Amino acid sequence: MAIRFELLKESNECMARLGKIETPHGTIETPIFMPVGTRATVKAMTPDELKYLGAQIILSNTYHLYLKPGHDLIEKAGGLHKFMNWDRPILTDSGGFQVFSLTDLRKIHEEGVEFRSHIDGSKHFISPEISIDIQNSLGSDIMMCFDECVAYPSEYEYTKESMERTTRWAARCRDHHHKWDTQGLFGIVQGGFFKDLRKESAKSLVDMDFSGYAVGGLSVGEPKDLMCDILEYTTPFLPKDKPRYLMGVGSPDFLFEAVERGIDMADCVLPTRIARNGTAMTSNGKVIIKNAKYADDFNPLDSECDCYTCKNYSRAYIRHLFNVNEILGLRLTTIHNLYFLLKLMENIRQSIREDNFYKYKESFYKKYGYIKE
Ligand code: PRF
Ligand code: ZN
Repeated sequence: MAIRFELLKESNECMARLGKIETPHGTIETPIFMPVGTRATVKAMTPDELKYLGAQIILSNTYHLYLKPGHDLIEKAGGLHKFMNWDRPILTDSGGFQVFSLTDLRKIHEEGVEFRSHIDGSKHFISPEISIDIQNSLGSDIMMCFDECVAYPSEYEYTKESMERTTRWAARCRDHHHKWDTQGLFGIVQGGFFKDLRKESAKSLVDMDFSGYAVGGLSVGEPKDLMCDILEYTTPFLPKDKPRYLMGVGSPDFLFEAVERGIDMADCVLPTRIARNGTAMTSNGKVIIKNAKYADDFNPLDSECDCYTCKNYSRAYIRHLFNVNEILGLRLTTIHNLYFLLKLMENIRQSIREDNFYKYKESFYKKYGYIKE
């Protein structure tokens, strides 16, 4: 098996866990945040910079790479790792989520999904088998099943029908996958915001014995409490000896809430996306660098951070770079945001190790401004 998960510790305080995932490209310590490199690049970062920041695994996207430059080309280059010069683990999302975001451009059938490219309108078809073939050509360490993520809110009947189809698709993905020795495959729990559907989805997928399990269909615009409630209900149906991945979550509070409920992995474009429009996450909350009050602020983005950006540059300088559209500005904030979030996960792992997760969570929330002092 390509993927081996070892559960190192369960928290005495909550459902949080400490573990490690061994992959063909190295070991990942969990809980972990995965920076997103949709188009075979984590925007504006070199792989060496990502390593300096502490990235242990990155995520890339089947849908985007299939359209451009094409998975055949990436296979010809020797696989995605070689193509992009990243020798640590890679997880690829199946394309399901991206295709389903094209609401006006797609048609769902039992066999798969017909859609038009968001780039040039050309017609395409992706089925569970095709998604696996593409991910096999890319050579990611962890592949995801082809699923449907329903919108929030959605009717019970449609959510049920969709979840059942996602389960049938998962079985087809598993049957079609033929590279289990080098690539793991995760099932994705769906079922929207209906507990009976979440339970049924989780149970059916667990019976199929995947390398790990993701919780999909959350963080799609619902209130935070509802996400936490569904997540807390769902994770206990997942096996303890396999990794659990919450898809599309990357704000500090959501990461704490996820880990508290037994999640080991998460990904999101948030830290890199907000960095590029000039927002930094700091230990005292968000800093919107274009704000006039930073014009002559010669302090670092975050005075408690020891990243390359904070050790060398001031808010005033970074603000200037953004104001004149210099690309170094977005590179410096990206470096800081990724460092900040990866460091946060390291601190969370340490707090689980020392059984003071709640204490760390509370002190972080107070300083960040999530709760009042
Ligand atoms: N399914 C897949 N990718 C995803 C999601 C999902 O439900 C989400 C939901 N937050 C993000 N990315 N395949
Ligand atoms: Zn910093």
